[in-house]
Amino acid sequence: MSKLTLDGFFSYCKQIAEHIQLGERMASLSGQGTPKLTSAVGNLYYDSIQPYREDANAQTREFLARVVDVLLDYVQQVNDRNEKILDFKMPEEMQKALDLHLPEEPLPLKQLLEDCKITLKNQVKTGHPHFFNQLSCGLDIISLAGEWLTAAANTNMFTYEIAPVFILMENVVLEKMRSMIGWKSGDSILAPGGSVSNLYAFLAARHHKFPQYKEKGLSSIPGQLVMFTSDQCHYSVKSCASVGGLGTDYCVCVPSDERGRMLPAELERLVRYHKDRGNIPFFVNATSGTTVLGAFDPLMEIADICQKYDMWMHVDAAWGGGLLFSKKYRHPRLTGIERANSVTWNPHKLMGTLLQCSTVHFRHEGILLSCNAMSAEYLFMTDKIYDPRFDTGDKVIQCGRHNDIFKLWLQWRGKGTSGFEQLMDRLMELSEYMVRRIREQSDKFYLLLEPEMVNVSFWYLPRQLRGLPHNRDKEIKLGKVCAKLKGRMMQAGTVMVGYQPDDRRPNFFRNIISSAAVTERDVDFLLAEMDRLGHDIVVD
Ligand code: ABU
Repeated sequence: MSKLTLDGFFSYCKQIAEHIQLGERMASLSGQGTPKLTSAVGNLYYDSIQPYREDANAQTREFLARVVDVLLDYVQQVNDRNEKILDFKMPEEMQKALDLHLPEEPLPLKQLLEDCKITLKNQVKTGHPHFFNQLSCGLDIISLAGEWLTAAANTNMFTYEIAPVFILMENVVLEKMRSMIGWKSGDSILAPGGSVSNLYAFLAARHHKFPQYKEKGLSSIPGQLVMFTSDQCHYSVKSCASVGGLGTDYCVCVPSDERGRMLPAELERLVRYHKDRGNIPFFVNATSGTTVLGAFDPLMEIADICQKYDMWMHVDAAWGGGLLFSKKYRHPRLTGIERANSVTWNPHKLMGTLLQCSTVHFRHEGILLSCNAMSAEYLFMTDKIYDPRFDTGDKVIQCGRHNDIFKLWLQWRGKGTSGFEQLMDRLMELSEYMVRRIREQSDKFYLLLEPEMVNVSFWYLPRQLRGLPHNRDKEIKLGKVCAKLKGRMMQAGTVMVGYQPDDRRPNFFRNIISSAAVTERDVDFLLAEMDRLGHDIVVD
């Protein structure tokens, strides 16, 4: 056989192999919509792809491409109203359905792809238009793209030297957010969630008043510190008192009005009470958008009291901060936020940035470094070739910081500031639509209060309870209906809404519209589906 003929033979074999692989791939993509790896790659193990093998570009790409197919299928299902939100299983049943064990020996790539598919299959689709369960709902595609790339970049946000672009992005975004609060300068950081953001505010407030605390500790403070927050605040505020050494007894709950807004007169009375006893009131948390009712504390009046008694004013706008974008809804809700010393604002809530993305802002330039810096020499050397102020890691009590900025920056570029304003207005209008629809069906639904935000609080009335006078006894029964109906919703997998009691009422539903996917017909579907699933519920 001549050399030419051998080459021709090998080329023919290669073509056949490629043809078979292409056929397998096409079949995998068309059949059942379940991406499959070719057998040549599916039977490989982790050490046959990068970074273990330099010459494994093709195998690596094929594996990742099929994972991306799984992702894309998931995104499609999330946006398909005919798909269920979840396929609910009890924990024991879920444990049986999944293979979660960690093997002694490696598993092939085809098994890992199956693991990816089954994981997403059993996940609750929080981006589905019928998911109204949490403050963070939705699946913003541009933010998702940012998150995928963030994972690939896999860097830590503590120094400019390893995250140059992302550090500069943080500066740009955080400066813009501060300007929206109403500040020309200041300090900010992204933190792992609103609770930790609130803790950063608490620590900065104590440091501001008692800078010696950092070195000398609690005994250097000349009295009992006291903090104040409304009885509707997020529980993380109370946890600051515990973590920060005050004790939760010294996180004083200020009564709120019937819509969940702090009563400023009560705040002042309680501040004076503690001052009269020699305690040191130093920190007030005002909430802009409470977790359950979506209430906004009156910031102007609270700011006046903070000024009068020389207390730090923090605004927990983790939930309501997004409304700063809206000319229509910003006032009066957030009027006075510019007078705060610090503000928590979570883009992963109302703005729809993917979890997690939480920011905390300070009116005081340099306070984070002053409060938290430990100047670790192995990381934050001062003789670097660039300005060490770009090493933001020393501003925080954590060391490593996840990159939460790229997805927000990319989303903001995609929407523009005007796009966020439109989103805020749309979410608020949809909530107003829901309130109208509830009122129109007052035989089946009972609105608890006129909402200030996208939290709509209501009871569902099954046939058994319709037409009866509304009293405490009926409310207790309506509370029992919530748990039963929520159970039915989860079993059906068609719709999800949260419920909880509060200090004034038994269980009630709290509906959240914070997903850009939701439309009027989804609100109508929600109410009709609750009635379909719940009309025959009977409670004692
Ligand atoms: N404060 C965290 C969010 C709670 C919720 O989604 O209901």
